[in-house]
Amino acid sequence: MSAIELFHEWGSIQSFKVRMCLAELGLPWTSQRVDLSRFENLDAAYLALNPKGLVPALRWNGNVFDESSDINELLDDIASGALLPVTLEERARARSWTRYEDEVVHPAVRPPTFNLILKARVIRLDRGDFAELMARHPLPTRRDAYLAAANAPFDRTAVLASVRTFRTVLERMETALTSTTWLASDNFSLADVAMAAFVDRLDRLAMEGLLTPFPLAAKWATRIRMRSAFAIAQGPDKTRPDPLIDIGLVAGLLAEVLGHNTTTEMEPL
Ligand SMILES: N[C@@H](CCC(=O)N[C@@H](CS)C(=O)NCC(=O)O)C(=O)O
Repeated sequence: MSAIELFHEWGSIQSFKVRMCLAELGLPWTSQRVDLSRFENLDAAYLALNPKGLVPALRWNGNVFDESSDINELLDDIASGALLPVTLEERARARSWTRYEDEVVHPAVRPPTFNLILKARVIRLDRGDFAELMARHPLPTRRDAYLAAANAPFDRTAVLASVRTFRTVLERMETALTSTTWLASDNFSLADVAMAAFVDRLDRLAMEGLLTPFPLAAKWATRIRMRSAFAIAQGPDKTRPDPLIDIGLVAGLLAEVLGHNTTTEMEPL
């Protein structure tokens, strides 16, 4: 089999999905780290490989693939289909979860990740240098969003909107888990791989307390965290939450969304 090369960043949620998939399938791969804190995704050499300037990207058999969910399906095909359910309905359900992660979860993850973790790094950079770097970003919407966010104060409204979306996501998971053991069927699938990355992000953001009102999703998350592939996907730094996170600030946000009045009630976080 041709070698699998993954261009990824350890702290990227979409890269996590692919690393977890590789680990679940037991496929050997070579790591090519793209250091997002140094904006290596905007280096000419990386843009030549992936013109979108995003991670992950996977090189296999001389081809480059640049969408995490497509990559995971390709990996599953390479490994002869261990992670997509057998029935057509369940396969469609698994794909609807991976699309949901791409279209709802991932966009919602960006404001809290930026405001609570990355902003602290970006404000240390010279404004001019940052603007120059962003001018190289091939995606105008991303470039404009980063520039606006970097120059703005902490965006509580955007972060709260994300936390509310996370709660909706967990409600959806809770409903699915009333009828099947795993998200798409009674077997672990690409749906669980995709949403495992969401669990890791909640842990990193000190938001795992959002799981408390959802007992089935909370048990599912515990099972997910116990899988060896989950630890492998986390990579070398397993510190959760991220050391840059302001735990008190996050507890206040969760209290607001969960309807608590004070942060003292958030002890189980
Ligand atoms: N739809 C793409 C999204 C990839 C993506 O947005 N990756 C983020 C990291 S999770 C990234 O490269 N961010 C760098 C940037 O926006 O400049 C996928 O799922 O592969």
